[in-house]
Order: sequence, then C-alpha cells, then structure tokens
Amino acid sequence: MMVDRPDEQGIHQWLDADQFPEHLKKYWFQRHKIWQKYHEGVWMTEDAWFGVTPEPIANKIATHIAESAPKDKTIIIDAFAGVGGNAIAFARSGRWDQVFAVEKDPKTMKCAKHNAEIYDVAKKIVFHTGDCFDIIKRFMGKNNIVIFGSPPWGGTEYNADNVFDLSLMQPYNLDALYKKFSKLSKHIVLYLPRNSDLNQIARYAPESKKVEVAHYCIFGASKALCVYFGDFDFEGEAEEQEGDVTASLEGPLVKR
Ligand code: MGP
Repeated sequence: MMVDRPDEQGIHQWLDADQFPEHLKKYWFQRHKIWQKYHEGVWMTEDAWFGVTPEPIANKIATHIAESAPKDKTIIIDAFAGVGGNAIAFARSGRWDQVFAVEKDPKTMKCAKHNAEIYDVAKKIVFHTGDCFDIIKRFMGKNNIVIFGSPPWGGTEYNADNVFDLSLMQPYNLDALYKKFSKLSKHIVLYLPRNSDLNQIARYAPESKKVEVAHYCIFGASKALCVYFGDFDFEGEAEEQEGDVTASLEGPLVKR
C-alpha cells in the first residue's frame, strides 16, 4: 500500500468523494476502472481525469503494439505521457528494451513517476520532463523507435460534432503531429477521439501502404481509437474481447 501523500498544490490523491471536484464527478465513479490500483494511492491532476487512458484500454493497446510492431523496434516513446497510464502499460508488457515517458508539465510528471512506482515499473521507464518535439530530437538517427502519442484533444468537447475535424485539434493538429513525429520514425501510433474523421487519417497512408485503425471500447462503448502508421502487422481477429474491453479493427485505410 502506497501511503505517500502528495505535498504540492495541483497534485491530488483523492480518497473520498467529498473532496472530489464536482465537475469531474463522473470520473469518481470510474476511478477503479481507470486505475485498477487506484486504492493504492494513485496521484492525479484535475485534467488527468479526462486525459488518461483507462488501464484496461492502455493494456490492450500495449498488447496490440507489442504484437504488431516489427521485431527490430525495441524502444517506445510515450510523447504525451500525462500521469503515466500508457507508459506504465508499455513497461508492464515487457516487450521493450526501453520505455521513455515525456511530459511537459512537472506536476503531471510527478504523478506519472509516483503511479509507475505503484505499478512497480518506475525503474523500467526513463522519464523526461519537457516538450516532446524537443526531446525526440535526441533520438534522431535511430531506426528502432515506435512513437506513441496521446495528445490533448483540445478539451472535453471533442464529441460535440458527429465527426471530429483533426485539422482543428488543439494545440497540435494531426498534420503537425504526423509531420513532426515522422521525422524520427515511420512507426507512429496516435490515440485520438473515437469520432475522428477517418478520411483525414487516410491521407497519411503512404503510397501502396495502409494505415490501421482500431477502436477500443469498454462495455461496448467506444472510448477512443488508435491509428497505426507504419508496418504494424495485425494478425489477430478483427474483433477481440478481453474482460470488459473490446478492440475492433476498422480495416486498413488506404490513400484516396
Ligand atoms: P470522455 O469523453 O471523458 O469519457 O473520454 P466518456 O465516458 O467516453 O464520455 P461520455 O461522452 O460517454 O460521457 C473518453 C476517453 O477519451 C478518456 O478515458 C480518455 O482516455 C480519452 N480522452 C478524453 N479527452 C478529452 C482526451 C484528450 O484530450 N486527450 C487524450 N489523449 N485522451 C482523451
């Protein structure tokens, strides 16, 4: 049991509903779904509640990437690590020689480090506080890297329209993310709104190559999708169920 209490404003270990911010109440009821070890003392920021990848989905994504990435890719960089959900899942998968977690906000990063300790993988993750586009420059020239990015979607209103326009995503739109990341690696996985415009994504399929899209659902409700750019090889079923999580492949998108 982690008893460490955060001692900094903006970092929280909410243990009872009374202290929990009213506007985030729906996440309080999901806390053990979001973090299975929540009760062991997970640290969060307010914004992390809607940004973090729920643990069963983070695990499923980690399995998908582990199984489908080319075997010579041995490093994974979580470019927007937040409070650590995805980086922890990558480290737990045991697939990677190195897992890097990059996060710009120092308080959010403190949460990620603490949460990685709860999950016993803190020593398996290299944490970098700073801007991911600066930090990835240090890896230039390596060809064994997969970049995972779960960027900000510009707030919680991403599903106000039926189709989410990825060119309007803030602060980085799809084009900016793809261009910056593809300078380092052609193996890029992006975690994006479930209602993202697939036509926009298809434009980034290299000639005669495909881009795979997978939806991740909990209890049948889609939470988000991942776009797999590069030579990811999905051999499994188009739809897989594991506990409460269903992952379904959209089918490869080709350039139009
Ligand atoms: P949600 O929309 O807050 O929850 O986020 P839900 O339960 O699907 O909403 P409702 O419409 O059914 O009430 C769903 C998931 O999207 C979250 O668990 C996060 O994993 C992810 N997510 C949400 N936002 C706003 C972001 C974001 O800005 N960035 C990233 N990377 N993920 C987000």
